[in-house]
Amino acid sequence: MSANAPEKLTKKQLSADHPTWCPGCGDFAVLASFFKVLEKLQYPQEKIVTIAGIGCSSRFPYFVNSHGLHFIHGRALALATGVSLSRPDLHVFVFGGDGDGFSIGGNHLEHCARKNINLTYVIMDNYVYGLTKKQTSPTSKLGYKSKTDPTGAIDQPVNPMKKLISAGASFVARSHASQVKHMMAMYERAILHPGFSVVETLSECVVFNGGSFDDSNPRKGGVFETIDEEQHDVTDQHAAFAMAEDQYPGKFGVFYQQERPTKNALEQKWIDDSQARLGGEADPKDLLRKRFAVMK
Ligand SMILES: Cc1ncc(C[n+]2csc(CCOP(=O)(O)OP(=O)(O)O)c2C)c(N)n1
Ligand code: SF4
Ligand SMILES: [Mg+2]
Repeated sequence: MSANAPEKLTKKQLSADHPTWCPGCGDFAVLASFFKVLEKLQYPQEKIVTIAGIGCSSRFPYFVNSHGLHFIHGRALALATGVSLSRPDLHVFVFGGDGDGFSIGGNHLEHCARKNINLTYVIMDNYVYGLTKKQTSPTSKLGYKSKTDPTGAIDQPVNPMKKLISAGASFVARSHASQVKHMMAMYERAILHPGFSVVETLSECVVFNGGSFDDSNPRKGGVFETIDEEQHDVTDQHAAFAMAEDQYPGKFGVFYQQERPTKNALEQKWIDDSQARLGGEADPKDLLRKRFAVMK
C-alpha cells in the first residue's frame, strides 16, 4: 500500500460514544450491522451523515463517528430531505423508532416516500415508546398493556409494510435485530438502491416490551421465515401488499423494490434545463433567491 493510500474505514473509526442503550436492547445489533455494512462499502467517512429524531433508537447519531444530526421528534426525514437534495455527494442515513416514524413523523414519512428522496431509513421498531418509558406506539399489538393503555391497547396497529408500500417507498424491507447477517444484507441492498429505501427492523425493547419478538427468533423458539425471491417478484406491488397481510410474525426480506426517478435527479434536471434556457450564464438558484427577496 502506498504511503498516500486512504486508510481503510473500520468499525473502530466509525465508533463514537459508547452506546447508552440498556443492556440487551436490540438497537446494539442494528448499530453493529450498520458498521459492518459501512466497512464493506468503504464510503469516505466525511461523506457519511446519520440523522435522527427523538427516542432511544434516535440516539443513533451520537454513536457514529460521521456527520450527525439529532433533530426534533418526528422531523428527521424532513431535515434529511434537505440534506439529501442539497448535498447529493453525501450518503444520508436516517435512524429512528416506530413512534418517531409512524406517529408524530407519519406525515413526513408519506411525503419523503412519494417524492422518492434518495436516502436510507432504518425504523428500529420495538412496538413501544421506549425513551418515555412505555406508552402505546402505533405498532403496539392489540391488548398491549402500557401507561397509556393500562387495560390493553385498543387501537388497530399500523402495518408498516403496507403503509410504506402504499406511501410510495421504492425499496421496502423487513428485518430482525436478532439476525445480524439478514440485517446486513437488507441494509446493503437498501443503501445501494437509488431512492427512498426503508428497512423496518424489529428491535426488542427488553425493558418495556421484553419477549415481544420471540416468535420470530429461532433462539427463543420462534420461526424466522425469509422471503424466497425465486417465488416472490419484488417488483410486484400487489404481491408485496398481499405478503404484508400475512399473519404476525410474517416474513422477512425485501417486500418491494421499484426503479423510478428520485426527486434529487428530477430537481437537478430542472436546474440544468433552466440554466441551459438562460444561456448558461445565470445560476437558477440566484434567480430563486432574488424572487424570494421580492416576496419578503
Ligand atoms: C414534539 C415532541 N413530542 C413528544 C416528545 C416525547 N417523546 C420523546 S421520544 C417519544 C417516543 C419515542 O418512541 P419511539 O420513536 O418508538 O422510539 P424508542 O424510544 O422506542 O426507540 C416521545 C413521545 C418529544 N420529545 N417531542
Ligand atoms: S428503554 Fe428499551 S428501547 Fe430504550 S434503550 Fe432500554 S431496552 Fe432499548
Ligand atoms: Mg419505539
